[in-house]
Amino acid sequence: MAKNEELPIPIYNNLEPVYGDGSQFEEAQLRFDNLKSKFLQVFGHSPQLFARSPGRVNLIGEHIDYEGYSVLPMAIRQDTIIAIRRNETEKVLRIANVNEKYSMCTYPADPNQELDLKNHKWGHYFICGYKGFYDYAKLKGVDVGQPVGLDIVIDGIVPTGSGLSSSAAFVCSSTIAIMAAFDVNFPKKEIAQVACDCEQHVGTQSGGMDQAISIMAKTGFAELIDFNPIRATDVQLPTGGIFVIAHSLAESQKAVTAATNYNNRVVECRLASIVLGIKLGMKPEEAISKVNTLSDVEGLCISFAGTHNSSDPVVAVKECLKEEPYTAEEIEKITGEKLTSFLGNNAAYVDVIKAAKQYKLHQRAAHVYSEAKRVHAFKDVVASSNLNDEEMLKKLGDLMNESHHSCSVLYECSCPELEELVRSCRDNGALGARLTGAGWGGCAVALVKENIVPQFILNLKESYYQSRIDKGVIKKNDLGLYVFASKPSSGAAIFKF
Ligand code: NG1
Ligand code: MG
Repeated sequence: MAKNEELPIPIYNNLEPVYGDGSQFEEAQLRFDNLKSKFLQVFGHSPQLFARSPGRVNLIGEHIDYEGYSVLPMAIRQDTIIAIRRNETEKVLRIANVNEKYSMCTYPADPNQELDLKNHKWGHYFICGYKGFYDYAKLKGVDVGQPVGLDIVIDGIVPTGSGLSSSAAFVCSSTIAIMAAFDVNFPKKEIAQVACDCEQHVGTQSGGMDQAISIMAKTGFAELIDFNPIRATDVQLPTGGIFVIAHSLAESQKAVTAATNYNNRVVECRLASIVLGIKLGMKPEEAISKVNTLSDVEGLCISFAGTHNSSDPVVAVKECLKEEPYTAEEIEKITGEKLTSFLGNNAAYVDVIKAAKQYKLHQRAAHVYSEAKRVHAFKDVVASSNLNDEEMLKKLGDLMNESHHSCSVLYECSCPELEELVRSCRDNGALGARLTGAGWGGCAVALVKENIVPQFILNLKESYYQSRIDKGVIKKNDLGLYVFASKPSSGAAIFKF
């Protein structure tokens, strides 16, 4: 049987394979009906087909995908669904939304258009998929003819700015809908790579975790995602534990804060890997031209650590990178080259350099190497034959707590609300809790024993949310949108009815 990642995106003629036949099915049916009537109302004709792709919660492995390290997310039930139709008469892309909050965006039907990043619009995410599709078709030598217009309506229920990858759900479903509208399909791992590369058009220099899990997820499994090349390995979670997702109610607008938050960390990791490479014996020119990620210099770190009787790259980090932050001048002295000269061809990096006063190379590298190890420890615990479920859950919880500590202290991607929420989860009996996704706001994920989940959620409402309801931050009736138990759901699909 072909491996999951080699298969094309499945095409269904009914909703059951994705949404089952219970309450989720009913909700989905309503949404698809609504999408269809909105489409008819806006464009005056029915959609050609539908595509969907889910959000995800990352269980462990934060801020390491862009450094080449494996991560362990699972897809959630919340997804983005898209209705699409080719429009041969008008050469425009008209992108509407079922949610009144998002007014219609129009763009020219031109795959080479540049996105205006200073003027961020929600429709930009669709254009990522649009550009990605044309680039990839060209690369594969697939003739898709002259660009035509597209009519689109979107319905996304992954909460935005929450670390649950509403962006990837949007970009993946867009990419797939466009492909399907042109009647082409590729192996999932290739589409995951396309979606990952093209999301960078909105300006975040992200890794490929979100798109990979959104495309390749399977019901009932978390996935260990490896990169270069993208691969997904099913991970069966122990019974008796449930992951509860809870929103801190602090929104993290990653596309807007990229220069000081997300992209800043990407640059710090890049600089840490180059400086480490040099300290461990590479020539500066060689390090600058060959080293892109911390995983590229892990081998050097391990042989160095080996001489210190350890195989842990964190040992090399301790010895080779000072704890005090580096200034740009200090780094330039080590590399013998200006930061702007070797990072300057990337506009996102230029923005980072402009905004940054110093670079915490030691802390960022220590986080990445230790977090990469925790992912493998997590997977090993789940696979271990001499632990019972209870022991496994306890160990997984510990690893999640350690991950959070590292994100918070070394990577500094937490925020006061997330700190309070994670503490509150633990106080209410979670085996482990951590921020999930990029951080700086958004959600936490907690591992909770199944038999206490309802009580846990009630307690959390009391301890974390009640004061925020009182202050009017959220409405009491909306609580279910902000705190919920989640089971591993299925990945992207195309529907033709
Ligand atoms: P979120 O913020 O959850 O979408 C982002 C990145 C991931 C990964 C995580 C941190 C995008 C599209 N995704 O996820 O690739 O780096 O942060 O682990 O930017
Ligand atoms: Mg995102």
